[in-house]
Amino acid sequence: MKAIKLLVLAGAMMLSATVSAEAKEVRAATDEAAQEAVPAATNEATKPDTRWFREAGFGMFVHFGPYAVLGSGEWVMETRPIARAQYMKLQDFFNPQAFDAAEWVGIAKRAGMKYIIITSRHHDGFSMWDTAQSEWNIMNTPYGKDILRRLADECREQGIKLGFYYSLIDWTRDDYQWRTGRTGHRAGRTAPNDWEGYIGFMKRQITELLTDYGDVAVMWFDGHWDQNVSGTDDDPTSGVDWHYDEIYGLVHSLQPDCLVANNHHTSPFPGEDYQVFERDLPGENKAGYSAGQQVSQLPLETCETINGSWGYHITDGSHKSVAQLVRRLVGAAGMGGNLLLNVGPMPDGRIDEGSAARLAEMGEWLARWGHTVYGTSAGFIKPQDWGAVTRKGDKYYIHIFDGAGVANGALALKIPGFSGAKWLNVAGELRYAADRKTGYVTLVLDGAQLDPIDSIIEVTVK
Ligand code: FHN
Repeated sequence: MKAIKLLVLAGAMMLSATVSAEAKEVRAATDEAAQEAVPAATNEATKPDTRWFREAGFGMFVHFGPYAVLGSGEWVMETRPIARAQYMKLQDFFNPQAFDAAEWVGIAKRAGMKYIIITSRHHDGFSMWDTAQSEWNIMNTPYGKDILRRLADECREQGIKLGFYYSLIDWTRDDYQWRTGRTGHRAGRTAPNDWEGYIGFMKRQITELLTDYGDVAVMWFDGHWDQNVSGTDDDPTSGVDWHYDEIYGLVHSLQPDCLVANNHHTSPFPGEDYQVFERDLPGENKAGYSAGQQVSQLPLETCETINGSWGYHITDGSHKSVAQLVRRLVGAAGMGGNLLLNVGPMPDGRIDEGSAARLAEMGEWLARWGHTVYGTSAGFIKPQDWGAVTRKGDKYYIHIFDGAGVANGALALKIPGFSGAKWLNVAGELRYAADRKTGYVTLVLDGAQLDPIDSIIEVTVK
């Protein structure tokens, strides 16, 4: 069939929000400042520069800590369960001698990732840096070196941004209010809690992270849901005062361009700079963590595991295929968001071959088709079972993941401003018909040799 090329009326387009370039206030950073209440922070007041994040598209999440030694994921202390006194013996065994910051950063860069977020401290409370606030830290392991410092230096060297995951929960400290928490009851703790003391401890640690490691692109908090009053994940009300105004204010005062994210599984709180979705695309609720989330105007990020685990799991070989991973990335971009894809390094500090190989293939795909993902915004339709749509300038990119799922091999879409379309990575001419009256364009997939990962149609709009 010969292509029929017709003009349809241009529709109104939603433009992505422009980023404010307002000046930011910089305050002195000291441990003392961390102790005091800092002015309440809202993203309105601080307006960190989110342009890099909106353009990044793809980042590496790293869950690494002493739990890797046990090879059962980062929740092993809670799920097995292992009492604190026994679990903390891991400090004598954790020795990731094969950790090579250049290798990790190289894997991320070759994958096309633009930032890395690593667990500085997960729920077991172990600090992966040379902190003065706790003896339960990497310097007291046989390894005895500051992994965050090595990673920060290497990220600077190779020109990739670095952020820190920071757990709000602590399964090993007495001062954390575990009695009202949903987790951490089997750690063997009996001493009284000291909530204000715990908040002070967190502020001092956050101050270290934001003063000693150069530019920190993101502080990524997690664990709010441990204190939800209703005992469900999607409850924004907390039984404790997390002092977020002070904590977020502290972050923004120490590093005004550091983005604050909090994986609390509900809609954003004031002071947060982007919105996180766990294992769901923005707007989805398949994984069970997003029921309480409205998609906000903030930049968006979906975090996802490469297999089924965050921390290293020795029997988890359920790595997603490259096609699934690329589609997850494109699906996130189709909602205007980034994909933060996790790796859980092995106890010796290396990233497993299964993950590294998939990331390398993603990088090869992105080297060819990355312009349809990086720096794009959401398309004219949300991700569908058949694929997703991204937009950049006067182009829409229609990504067809599953041509077989399209009824009768023809996809009818209302495309605002349509003026022409072509295949990017499928041989032959794209057949389509545009209906001027209805604004629908029918794209004919039947008969095309579709790409096994993602068949991309480039649409030009007026
Ligand atoms: O409990 C954590 C989990 O271990 C992991 O860090 C994920 C990553 O998003 N967040 C929490 C679960 O919501």
